[in-house]
Amino acid sequence: MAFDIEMIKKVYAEMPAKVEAARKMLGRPLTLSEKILFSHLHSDQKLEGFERGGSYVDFAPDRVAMQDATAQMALLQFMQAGRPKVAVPSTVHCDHLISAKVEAKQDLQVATTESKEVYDFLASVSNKYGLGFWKPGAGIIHQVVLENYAFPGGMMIGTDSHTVNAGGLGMLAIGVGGADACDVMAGLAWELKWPRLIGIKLKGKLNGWTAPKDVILKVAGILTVKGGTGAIVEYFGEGATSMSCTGKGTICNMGAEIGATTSTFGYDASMSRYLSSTGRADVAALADAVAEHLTADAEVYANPEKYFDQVIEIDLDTLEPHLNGPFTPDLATPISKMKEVAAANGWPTKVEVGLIGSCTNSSYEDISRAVSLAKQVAKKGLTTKAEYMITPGSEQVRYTIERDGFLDVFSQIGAKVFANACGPCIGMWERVGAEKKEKNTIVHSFNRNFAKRADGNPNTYAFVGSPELVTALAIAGDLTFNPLTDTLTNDKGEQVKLDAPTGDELPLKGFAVEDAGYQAPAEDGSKVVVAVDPASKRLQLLDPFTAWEGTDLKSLRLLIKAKGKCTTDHISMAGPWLKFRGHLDNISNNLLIGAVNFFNEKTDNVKSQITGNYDTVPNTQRAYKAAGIGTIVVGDENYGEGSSREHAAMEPRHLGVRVVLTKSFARIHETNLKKQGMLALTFADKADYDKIQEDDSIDVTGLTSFAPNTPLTLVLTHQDGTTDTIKANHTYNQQQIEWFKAGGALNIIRKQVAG
Ligand code: MIC
Ligand code: SF4
Repeated sequence: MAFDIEMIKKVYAEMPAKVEAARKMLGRPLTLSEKILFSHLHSDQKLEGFERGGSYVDFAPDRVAMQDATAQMALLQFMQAGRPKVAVPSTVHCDHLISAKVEAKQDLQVATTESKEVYDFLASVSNKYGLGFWKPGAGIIHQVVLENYAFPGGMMIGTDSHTVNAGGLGMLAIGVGGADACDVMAGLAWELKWPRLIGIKLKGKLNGWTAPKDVILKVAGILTVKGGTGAIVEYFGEGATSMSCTGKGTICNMGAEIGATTSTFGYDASMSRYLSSTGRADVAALADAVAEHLTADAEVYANPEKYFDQVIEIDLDTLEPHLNGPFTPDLATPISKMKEVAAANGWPTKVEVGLIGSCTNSSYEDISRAVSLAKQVAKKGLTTKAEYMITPGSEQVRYTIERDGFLDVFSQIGAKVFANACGPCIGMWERVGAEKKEKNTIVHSFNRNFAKRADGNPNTYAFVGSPELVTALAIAGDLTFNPLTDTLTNDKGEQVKLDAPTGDELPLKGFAVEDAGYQAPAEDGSKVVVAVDPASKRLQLLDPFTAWEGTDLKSLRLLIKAKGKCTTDHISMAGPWLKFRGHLDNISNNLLIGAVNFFNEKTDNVKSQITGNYDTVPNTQRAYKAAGIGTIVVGDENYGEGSSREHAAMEPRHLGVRVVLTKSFARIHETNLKKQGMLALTFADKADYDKIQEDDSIDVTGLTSFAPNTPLTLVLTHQDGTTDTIKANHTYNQQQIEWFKAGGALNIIRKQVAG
């Protein structure tokens, strides 16, 4: 039986009336996204015709998921909320802290020793407050959620940007910072700006070498890393219904890479098959009974232009396999063009390593299609030129593919199988020789490829492709190999072609697993003690941030003017720093160390206005903090793109940065800054970015009358005594202004509990 079936029954019982009320109020047919949004309004939220991209609306999500690297901070905050139990079903997944070095068993053992303190903390908090706990080795959060918890028409939030993966099963699943998760677990409403809606019509059917991954690689090329900001992407059409449920998951997963709030698909037979094969025929039966509410009204898909803000059509019959990269997931190149494009850009074309798996692409279907290629190596007398590595998404998938002989086939081509964890996707790949920083190329089926993300080497050119294409390129050892047209030379000197991949959507013998790695919480957790050692280097209880002083901010110094791409990986790097995710002071030593200083083009090297010397960003900021001097960080477009990690907002807050002023923000990061009591501002005139100078002293005025939709004023005093006055916009609503005044949202919850 499925987890939390009573909750799902309740959602479905209430859905028809809620959908009908919304349809009547708007007087028009509804998209699927609207049906799910309207049926999850918080009980205190009035039903009205919300403005897309304008209205802030309160929701009541059905569940919460957290992974170990973000759960620590989320739960440290939740512990301060003073509630005995979580208000909605919630889970913790141990997946980010496991390195990929030797192979699964050994690497897992190392992690459970090294991170014992953190795992024990997460297990005991889960036990005490009623959260489901998935042990290290159980799998990657999004795969485990898809296999166990996601359900069509549901709404969930998760402290990881790829929570959106559950859209593959027809949910609205949204990535948030830990403070948002904390609110929902504490029984409060969750606020989101009513999204814009993008409709993507999939015409035709996938065939041959083309995979679901290529749909999202293509979409990323069209919309870029910013194009989905503030929007829900809803896929429909014959190409959608003919695709597997896990394929849909891949597409939704990488929707994070276009900045979309989330992506989703209407309920169909593929979802019902997936639910049944993962032991949830009961959920499938419940969904069947309300199926009409789990997809858009027919008029919507017949005339999408009338109901979506933007419509994109992709023809799957002619879609080509793509490779996106290097260094950004939206640089899309169809495989037939790679020879030209790589030569023009000077990209290294020898493929050193192919990696498949991760939360994005490790379904049974993905693996079976990759296996169909691996099998051809021996049959056609080929040798695999690159190294090849697999990170299964869950123990259930790993166990099943081992049972079905797939791992044996992979081992014949020299593959290494890593633990069911994030590993190489998040800089936890202890790759031999990476420290030499040599220029080299890898291909993987993950979702992100920002600099240093896989192995810490800034000169690793990472390209993202489907597991099928990654496997073919690993066999060929060549980035420009087009398996649709090119041949390989075999051991007899003959020219051979690889046959197009084939595979099974779901295991014919069903899924199997011996120990899935789940631990249920205590019925009564009140006696469970959660211990945090004050001397710990990995965990630190949180002190409340101080409230706003009630005046304008005067004489802030410029900490850094970041140039170009500044993702959360640049602001709070992962990899080796993941171990400090539960210790705010220690992790603050990575603050902005990856950001490029506009004035000298260097990373982690900024001028201190106290000494006039250059030093690392954390050292410089700690000196300002010690001297009681507030600072400001200036950024470019889409600042904070990528991850949901709230450390990227808490670290600057902890070290005394007061304002982050950018050309634009990524959604989750902007909310995270607001939640932690920071000022997140954007240039009213983007050209004003050029006015910020290295030695500026900056005043922020207008705070005593801080109000929604009213810009603030910044006065820049340059070193030569001249000044510039510029306007800064913000998106704070009244509630968020209260967070700023209180010094962070948590201070308000704390007061409510105490009062
Ligand atoms: C990622 O893919 O970047 C991560 C690591 O999963 C993050 C979460 C984190 O920083 O812990 C995400 O995507 O939100
Ligand atoms: Fe883990 Fe990578 Fe997925 Fe993030 S994107 S959850 S790091 S596998």
